[in-house]
Amino acid sequence: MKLFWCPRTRAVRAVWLLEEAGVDYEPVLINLGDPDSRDNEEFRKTSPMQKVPALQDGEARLAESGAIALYIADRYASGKLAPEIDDPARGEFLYWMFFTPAVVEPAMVEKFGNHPSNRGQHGWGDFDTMIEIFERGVEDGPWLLGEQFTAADCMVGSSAVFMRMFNILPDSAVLHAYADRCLERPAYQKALAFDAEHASVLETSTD
Ligand SMILES: N[C@@H](CCC(=O)N[C@@H](CS)C(=O)NCC(=O)O)C(=O)O
Repeated sequence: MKLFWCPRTRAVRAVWLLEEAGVDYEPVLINLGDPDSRDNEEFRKTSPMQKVPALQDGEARLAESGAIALYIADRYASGKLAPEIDDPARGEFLYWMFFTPAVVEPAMVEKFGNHPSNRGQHGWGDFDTMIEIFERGVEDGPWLLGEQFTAADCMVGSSAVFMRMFNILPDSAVLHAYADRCLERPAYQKALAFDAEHASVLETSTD
């Protein structure tokens, strides 16, 4: 299995997930700042938008961190990082799996760009509602599905950590405690250490 990744990007959530699943993989560095590095045929075939992360597993190729998270959890950690297909908890799990790409990330763009919110018209609602729902989702904790840590926590937890890094995570004790719980996980620590170890490659970028 090959993971196309670049330090300091969303690819860290795929690394975290793979570490949680305990799956062996070969990391293939795509330095996004280096056109030669991006011009990797396998990467171009695997990621139609030329974005990281992207995953090649035998004949299966996919990009999008959410798709990768779901693929790994179902294929290699079913019942552990994902409720099994006939488990009623699957509904809630899928909701939170999609919450990051469909709601959190567009709402972050709204916040960063100071775009006018329009809860009824925008598919993601608005930033403040996203935060309210996120808080409600983790207030009982420790994880989104209660006692069971799942791939949805890798998606949503990494979003909380990114929002904190970019200073847009509101002063919410619930959300900060959740982000801290995620960061305490050995697999996340391993992913962050791996990321930091390779971050210097970005300094040699050509643009
Ligand atoms: N929705 C995608 C977003 C991926 C994404 O935007 N990745 C950025 C790095 S964080 C990227 O590859 N940017 C390079 C580019 O667009 O040229 C996902 O969740 O995987």
